[in-house]
Amino acid sequence: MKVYLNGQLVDKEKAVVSVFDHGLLYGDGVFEGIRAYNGRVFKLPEHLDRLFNSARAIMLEVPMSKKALEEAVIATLRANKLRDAYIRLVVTRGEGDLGLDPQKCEKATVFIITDKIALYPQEFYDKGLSVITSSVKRNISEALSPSIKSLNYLNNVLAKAEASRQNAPEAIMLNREGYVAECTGDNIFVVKENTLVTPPTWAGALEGITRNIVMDIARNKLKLLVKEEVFTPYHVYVGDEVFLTGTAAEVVPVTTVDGRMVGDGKPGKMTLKLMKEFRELTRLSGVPIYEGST
Ligand code: PXG
Repeated sequence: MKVYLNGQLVDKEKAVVSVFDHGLLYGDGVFEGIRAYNGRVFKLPEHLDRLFNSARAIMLEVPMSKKALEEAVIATLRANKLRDAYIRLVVTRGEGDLGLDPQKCEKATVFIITDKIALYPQEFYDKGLSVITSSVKRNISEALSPSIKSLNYLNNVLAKAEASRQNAPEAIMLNREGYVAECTGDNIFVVKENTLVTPPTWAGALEGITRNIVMDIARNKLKLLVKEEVFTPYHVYVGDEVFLTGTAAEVVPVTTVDGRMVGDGKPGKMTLKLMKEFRELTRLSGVPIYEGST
């Protein structure tokens, strides 16, 4: 396996960063999780835009243009002969000394891992997942904006671990006020009477690429009402349907929340429609990896 590291494609074993890299020492950096389907990179420009926004917010200079990064992603996928893949793009503050000051780091580290995707089991899509509400809160904006996709994922990691201990694959994270923000690596939607509701980004949700696509499909194709509004766990319990969205999960139904059955306990009608429409889009669009990809 080849990994892109600072301008070169190197063997996996040689893809190493310094122990003085501030990405490791302080979680000082940003990342994206992207997917390729059927020989195309899905929503690559959107992911690069978000990466650059995250970098700007933490005053991190990405040492490459968007165009060069796009080419690097494609080159890495080609080197590994992948058509369907998980792509992890990371930009860290780079090597510095043992002090927090980012100015001591001369150049950002850029690496791109492309690998086969570890999919959620099919059962999750057929029967829906169980989620719990975590006791770990989402970051507060005044400390670290949840809109920044930074390398500081420890609160999400702790929430995920709490879910795992309860045999749930995902956890709902609340914001400081007790409103639902999102899950550890997915956005959340509740369907109630032909209306889709999802928390606004200011309430602690990442502006998920999948979230944006699903809102667009719901509004423009399925002619549903879509609202960005805050709600509490109660509103999740009494929703007709609940589903999660994310690059890894795509659109996945939730059928149990904190031990309570959602709706009739089966994936809902709207959720199934959105899953279908989303899958269709992943099949048809994206930046081609190989020449001749149609
Ligand atoms: N919220 C959080 C906190 C996330 O990290 C999403 C929502 C969904 O956003 P997208 O743009 O993917 O629809 C994410 C995305 C991984 C991994 O390997 C994590 C994400 C995406 C892909 C892989 O942990 N997080």
